[in-house]
Amino acid sequence: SAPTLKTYQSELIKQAMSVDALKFGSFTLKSGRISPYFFNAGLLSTGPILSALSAAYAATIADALASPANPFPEFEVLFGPAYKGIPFAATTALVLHTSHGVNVGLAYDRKEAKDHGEGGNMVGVSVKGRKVVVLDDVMTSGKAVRGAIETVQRAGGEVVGVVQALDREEVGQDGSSSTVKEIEALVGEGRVRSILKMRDLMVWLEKNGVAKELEAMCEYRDKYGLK
Ligand code: OMP
Repeated sequence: SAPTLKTYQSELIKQAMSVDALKFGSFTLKSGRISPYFFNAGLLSTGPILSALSAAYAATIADALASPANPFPEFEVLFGPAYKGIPFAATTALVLHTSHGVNVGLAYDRKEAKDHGEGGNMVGVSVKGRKVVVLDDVMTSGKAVRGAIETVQRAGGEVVGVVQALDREEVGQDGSSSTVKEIEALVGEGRVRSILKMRDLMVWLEKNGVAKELEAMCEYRDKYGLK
């Protein structure tokens, strides 16, 4: 892809850096990989940043719906996995309505099942028998997003797309093929979309003359990036 960033992409990078949600250094990931950068979506928690983030998620979904190749089908429910996916899915459903005229329900899960009241671990509109898009923060080996997909499927929903804030563009759990390809094998080709990819962060670093970090990113990509 061309080395230019869309306004909503560079806006999100700038905002994320301003609250340390995007950091450069040395970080051990859930998968055990040691990464020169870390994206902590939990820190994207002010009004202006939620506004930028949900505008970016909504624009990414609108692009996917209008995509000439493997578009998202019209879907009925946006699912935000607990915990970090919940506020983001809520604000994104709102922006889809106000800015794109796309009206979908919101659903999310609890990490602890409730044994009284309505019971179960799903909250919001029912996903049963419906087309669902899963919204998540970041994908490395794909373990977290697989869990979210299974949660929706167990509740009877059909996952027709996944949208992420950041695709780290890494190889999957078995280390041979890309995480995105592995997840697309589950939900359909072209059905995993992201606001940002690792390569966009590298474009941004290059433009802003941050050479040392860029070099560490290149080394990491050689080790865990898409071959
Ligand atoms: P996988 O489950 O390996 O795909 O890793 C994704 C999860 O790891 C995310 O849902 C986060 O909980 C966490 N993570 C980040 O939040 N930011 C990163 O930059 C990297 C990770 C990670 O540990 O891989």
